[in-house]
Amino acid sequence: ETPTIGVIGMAVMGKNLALNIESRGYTVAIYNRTGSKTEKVVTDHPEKHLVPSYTVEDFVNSLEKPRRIVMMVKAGAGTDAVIAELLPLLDKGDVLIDGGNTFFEDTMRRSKELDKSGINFIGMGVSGGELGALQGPSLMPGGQKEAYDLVAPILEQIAAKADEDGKPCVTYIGPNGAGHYVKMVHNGIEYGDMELIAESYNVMRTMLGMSVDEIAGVFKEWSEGELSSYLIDITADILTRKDDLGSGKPMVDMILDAAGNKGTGKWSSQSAAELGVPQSVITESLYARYISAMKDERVAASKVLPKPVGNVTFEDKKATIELIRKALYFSKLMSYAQGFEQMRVASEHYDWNLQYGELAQIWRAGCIIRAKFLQNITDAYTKAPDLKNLLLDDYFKDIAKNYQESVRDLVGFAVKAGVPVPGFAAAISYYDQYRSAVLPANLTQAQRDYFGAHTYQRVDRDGIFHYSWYTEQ
Ligand code: NBP
Repeated sequence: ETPTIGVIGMAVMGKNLALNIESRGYTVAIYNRTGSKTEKVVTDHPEKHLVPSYTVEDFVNSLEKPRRIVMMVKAGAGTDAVIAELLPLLDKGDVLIDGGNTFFEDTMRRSKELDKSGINFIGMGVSGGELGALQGPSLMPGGQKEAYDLVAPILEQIAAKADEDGKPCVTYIGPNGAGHYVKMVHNGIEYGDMELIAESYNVMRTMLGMSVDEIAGVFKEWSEGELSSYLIDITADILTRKDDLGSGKPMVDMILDAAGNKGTGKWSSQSAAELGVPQSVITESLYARYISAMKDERVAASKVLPKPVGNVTFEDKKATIELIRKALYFSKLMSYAQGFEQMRVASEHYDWNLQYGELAQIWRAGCIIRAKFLQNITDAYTKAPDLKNLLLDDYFKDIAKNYQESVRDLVGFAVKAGVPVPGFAAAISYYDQYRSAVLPANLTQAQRDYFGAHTYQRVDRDGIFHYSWYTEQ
């Protein structure tokens, strides 16, 4: 049979995506730069409808036209190399999909270049890790709408389906880099969620003196309520695991406290900074990873820098756990409000016409940040598609009203006890800044005008002013 679609890149993601597509009844062409990997996929899965090729030419020629090709190769130079090889072999109207974790500006550049040859290009964010790729990821494709329509039936079949209504976790995101941008913000939000969970764990551990087992129980309980999400689930699971090398200790205690990152969270913060959007919860989460990685420096500093003198004790453990739960939910909400604000500004800046409610909808299953809470975001944008900030929706306003005191208390206690809570602190600071009609930026403006003649506006009349700071009065 002639393959309907082809996948390039037979590392874990490409292989699993090819198997996922095949499982929906398609014949899939496969190719990898190193041929032995392609061969291994075929020998490991002899019963599958996979058509291997060992040259790019054979691969391209094996495909049904217009060709549909998914690239799952290492982002960056790898993607450029594959495109350069493919380009002379493709025809006008073919659809090339980049499913890698590509920086959105690269996708915009490639989209423009390929457009000159009439090749349709889709930059597609894929979330869910290797298991997601195999069983159903959340997909964020951006590119020409006509090109999306040519692959939509396949993408809808391979995507995860939401529990709530069975809808596939894929939708047309927007032109050129929109899909990869949304995936980038998804990853930033993922950083925020993870940091807030880690801080909650740390407060229970260090301030409440709870055991890892006990904390596992708390996360298990939380996973059944409004915090219900994949990341809370896996946290509960992680905390029940014991050392695989036999010490008998909790596994989490055997893992070095130095977090890595692959750059997508950083891109998210960089883009927010460039667009002038506050994205403090995600950015603090990124910094928390950086500071964690300075392990040797921290160990040295811990020996010389004084601890706080104060002491914080809690009488009611149960009430404090509930305080943490509320603080976590409130702070998560701030992080999403910032992430969606960033996407709104990006959408206007790059002219993408993002549909925010649909974005939350396709994150309900398959992806790492999947959560019950996302339905509330979809509902908010369904009610008000032009909503400026999620905080202004009634549901979120109510959460803010009922939970803000918890996060204030928690941050206060933690700061007093010297337990770092950068995510929680960023969340409540953002809330207080956003709801402030007046901020001290008047003084900032005066300073800028003082030393750099940067001018200012006045509160009582229109125009641009400069004060004679160097003239005695
Ligand atoms: P890797 O990111 O490890 O990339 C390995 C693949 O890229 C191999 O097939 C390799 O071919 C190919 N490749 C490289 Br490297 N340079 C190439 C070149 N110059 N020309 C042709 N092929 C080249 O694989 P992965 O972990 O499966 O991820 C694939 C993509 O999916 C990445 O962009 C990744 O960021 C993204 N992603 C990964 C996850 C995840 O959970 N791992 C989740 C979501 C998205 P070779 O075999 O010949 O070396």
